[in-house]
Amino acid sequence: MKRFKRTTVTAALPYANGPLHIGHIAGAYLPADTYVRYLRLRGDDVIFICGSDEHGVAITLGAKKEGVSPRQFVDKYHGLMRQAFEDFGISFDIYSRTSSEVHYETAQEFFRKIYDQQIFLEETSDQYYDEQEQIFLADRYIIGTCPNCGHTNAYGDQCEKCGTSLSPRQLINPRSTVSGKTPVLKPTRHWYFPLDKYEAWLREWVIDGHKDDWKVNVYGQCKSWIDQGLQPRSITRDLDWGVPVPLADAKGKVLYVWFDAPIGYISATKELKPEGWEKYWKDPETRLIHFIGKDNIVFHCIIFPAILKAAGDYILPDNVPANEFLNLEGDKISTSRNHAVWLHEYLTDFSGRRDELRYVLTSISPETKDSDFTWKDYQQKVNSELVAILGNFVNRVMVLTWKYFDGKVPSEHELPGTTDRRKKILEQYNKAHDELNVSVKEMISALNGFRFREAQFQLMNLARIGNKFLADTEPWKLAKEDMEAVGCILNYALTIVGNIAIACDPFLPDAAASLRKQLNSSSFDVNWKQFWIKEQLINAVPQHHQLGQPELMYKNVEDEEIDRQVQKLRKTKMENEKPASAVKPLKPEITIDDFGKLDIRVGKVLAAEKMEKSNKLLKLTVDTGVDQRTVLSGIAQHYSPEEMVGKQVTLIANLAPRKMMGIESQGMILMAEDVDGKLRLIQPIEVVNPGSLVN
Ligand code: B3M
Ligand code: ZN
Repeated sequence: MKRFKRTTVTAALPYANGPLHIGHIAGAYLPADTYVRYLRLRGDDVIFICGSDEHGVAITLGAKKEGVSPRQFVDKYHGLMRQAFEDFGISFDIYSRTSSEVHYETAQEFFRKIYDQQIFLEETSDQYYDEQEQIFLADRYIIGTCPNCGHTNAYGDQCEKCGTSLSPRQLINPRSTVSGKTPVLKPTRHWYFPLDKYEAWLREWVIDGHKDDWKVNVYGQCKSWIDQGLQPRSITRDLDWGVPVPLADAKGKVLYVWFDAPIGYISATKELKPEGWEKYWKDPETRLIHFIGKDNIVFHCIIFPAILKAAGDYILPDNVPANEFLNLEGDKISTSRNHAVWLHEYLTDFSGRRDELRYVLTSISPETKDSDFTWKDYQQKVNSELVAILGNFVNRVMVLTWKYFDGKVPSEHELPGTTDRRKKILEQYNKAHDELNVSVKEMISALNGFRFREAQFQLMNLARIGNKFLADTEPWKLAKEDMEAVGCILNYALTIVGNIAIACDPFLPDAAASLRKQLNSSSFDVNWKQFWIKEQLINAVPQHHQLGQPELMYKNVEDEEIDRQVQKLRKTKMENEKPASAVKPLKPEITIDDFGKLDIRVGKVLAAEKMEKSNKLLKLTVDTGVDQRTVLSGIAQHYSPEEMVGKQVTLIANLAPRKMMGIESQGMILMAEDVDGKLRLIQPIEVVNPGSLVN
């Protein structure tokens, strides 16, 4: 295997368009963080790069929906995501953003570098255009029927039902996502990256070069993509949000988000190391690893490498350990349906207990196929593994050492096998020692191979073996007869605890911190790094060292805690499934004559005040064109008196007067009652004269 000098680790840049959920975390960020923590412990030169992806349709459409500018929109979500990552302990060396100045420069420089070599194709072609909104409709600005599976809401770049990647012109019955209108065709000029010209090179580099070291799911997707034949891809868009195309005659054109986003890894590195960034991207002795979810495979394994190759003198990814998807309670995680466990909500609901979520997500990590998160399973894993195996082992060893040796690590002398009992202990010690060393080796080999589930299982094995060693040797029974043996047993048990403290650092940083405190490790001088280098148990805790106080690392997750989460999901599910039945059924038929009896007209509110002793009624003075009169209306919870003054209202003017709370109401204001009970005024779209009849 090639020896590398340093490692550049990236995790997919999440779109700054909403909060993070456990699917994001399990997909890319947790495995990346575990890996980076491991490399750091080994003493490697490693940088961990991430940031917000702030361009593209995900942003512009999201901003439109929230009624704010793209800038305001990304500022809000970039801040939220950054905070959630930090609170969860994802240890990026930098969390940058693609709207930064460095990124604009870097992305434009990339474009120019390739442009100057005349690699891009420049072409004017007809594209769909929304005449009402005056925008070209690319990517998710356009929907229509999928030519592959018939799904009626396929996007211009992809059908989410069947996964086929599409271009807008392939859609049947195209419609604008913004206006809903049928678009027209209009010519527009764009730049294309000739991916087809890189096909031979990609075959050699991916298909021949990475058959054995890339994950099967990753390699398979790449191969089938290349086998389908590669085509030039447009790398520019007509939009007013994004990195401007750096050419004099390209007004209104920006770089396509998937062209600029991966370059964001490089910009972020520049920001992190303005002087020394180049060696992390250009030195062949640097290993580049991209952590992503499966929907980003093609971009990271085919398109971005081809762009790096075209730009020249950049290294290419050595590995792209992409994960499959995580589901939630048997159902796809969905932001729009709010079927998700949001990271920031988890951290609040579980008072920042990050280790628990890390542990569970790693143990069900969708490394080779989609997997499912359930709250029951969460509870089960925390209670029967973190509490019952890891927490329990550490606690037993700590408590016993305090009980028999006042918290001082007993001497580590050889135990002469003079009695049968002692011979047995020696045997048990030898057995445990061998098993522990096997687990340590396997854990490290799994970490090297991006098999984090397996690696964490081996970590827990250390505690499992430790528990068994205690159960077999039963030091508490020996205390009366052979204190020397008790000392030997506990000395070794503490060695196991020390090695666990080292080994859990990449997976469970809070446990690692607690263990360092309990072992009082800051006051001794053992080189724990040796564990990672030698790949075997080390003498982690010196004899006669004074330990810290035992502390409880984990406690059982109670049913109520889990029920609350399950209820939360159930509630959103019910809200989503709330049938249109809240719409009231049709009333019996009437004749035109019935309708003709109603005097409906538009009036204007001259004055409005709250009715005393009523929280529902407003007392309005209305100009009806024929008179000014008092009308009581039950809208106090929907409109304030101030809001009402000057408003046009529609009223039934010939309704028999009715007395309410001592005041006569002369008419009825018409309101639309929404399914959720909210009342909204009925008004003509334009201003009309008071007294105008509605018929
Ligand atoms: N923002 C897509 C995503 O969040 C995209 C990743 C960019 S990585 C350079 O799935
Ligand atoms: Zn489809």
